[in-house]
Amino acid sequence: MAQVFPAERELRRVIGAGHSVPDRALEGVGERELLELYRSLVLLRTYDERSVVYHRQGRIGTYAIFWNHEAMQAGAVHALEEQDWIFPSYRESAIGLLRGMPASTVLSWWRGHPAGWWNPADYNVASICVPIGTHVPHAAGLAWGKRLAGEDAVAIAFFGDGATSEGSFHEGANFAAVMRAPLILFCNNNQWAISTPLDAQTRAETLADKAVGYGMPGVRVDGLDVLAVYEATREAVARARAGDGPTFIEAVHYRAAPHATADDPRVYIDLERVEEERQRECVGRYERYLRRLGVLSDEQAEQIRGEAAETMRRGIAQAEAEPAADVALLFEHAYADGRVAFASELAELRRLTGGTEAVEPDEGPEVQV
Ligand SMILES: Cc1ncc(C[n+]2csc(CCOP(=O)(O)OP(=O)(O)O)c2C)c(N)n1
Ligand SMILES: [Mg+2]
Repeated sequence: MAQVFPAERELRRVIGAGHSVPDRALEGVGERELLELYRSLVLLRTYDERSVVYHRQGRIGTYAIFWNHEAMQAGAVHALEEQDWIFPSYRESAIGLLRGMPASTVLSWWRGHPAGWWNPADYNVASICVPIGTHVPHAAGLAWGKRLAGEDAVAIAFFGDGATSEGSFHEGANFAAVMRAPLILFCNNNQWAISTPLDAQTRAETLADKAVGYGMPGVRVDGLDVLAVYEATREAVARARAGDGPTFIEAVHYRAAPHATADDPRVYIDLERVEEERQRECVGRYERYLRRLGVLSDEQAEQIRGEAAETMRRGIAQAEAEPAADVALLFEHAYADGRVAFASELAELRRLTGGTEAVEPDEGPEVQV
């Protein structure tokens, strides 16, 4: 029997704001979990801020900044179990760190080095997806497969507001709903797709409303409230594990940093709104909440920040210590058919990149492209 799930449009919040909005208690989360969540937030924030510096120093390539997106990433991941799968977009590039992936791996990815590619099964974290929304059907398929295999695992796919206009988002969401796949569709609604604002992206009043059409619950949360994100994801995970299918979570905020290091948002963004959003930034907000509860001391905060800084120092040193990759790798896996040879192109590339090795011209069949 089909069921109608009207979207929950009111933004969920747990962390209060001044006197007008009080803090709300969150069931089943003790001091240890609260501090672990803080550790994850600080690690992600440190990763992001250091990466912008490394980019400016020419040590990593173009980098997709996720400053103030940390609460969505940490809150959602903490609601998962280890056997659950994460499908990140470029905006969640460092999410593997929360699963024990070394910082050097992610930094290598941004350096375009092969050491930046991992075996997804080592962390249950899929490759970073750069094409918008193409990982949504992958996540739906994996979730469905886990269900067919009788395994107790759910999948979560992270994507942006812009991705909800893509065909692959629709295909993945509809497929997951029809198959009751244990999937969480997590939309980071930062209200921009590079320079395209949300109101040019959709006529829907909220993105969560789209969930109604797929026959799944849609929930809206304050994307800067790590505990609201955690709570909404925990419910979606429970629903998925119970065999009730997918949930769409719309985490609402406003992008407070450039799209990426190659972007200058001053030419299109609302700078006043950015300033307001920066005042509500998610790590400081959570830190103040913990201090109100008396859970976080200055020494603990200092120690956690110090550990994160050290992780990054070690990470960049390890990434830079990787021997340069052989440019032949660019060609070796371009075609499944090994008969296709690229010797002359490779020789040209070696010449351009200063390689000395002489390469004989291609032997093998002519290839029609
Ligand atoms: C299929 C596809 N089309 C276009 C692009 C170029 N592109 C890169 S990021 C981006 C904006 C995506 O915005 P959104 O989905 O809101 O995610 P956000 O970057 O805000 O996290 C676009 C269009 C791409 N990577 N893939
Ligand atoms: Mg966006």
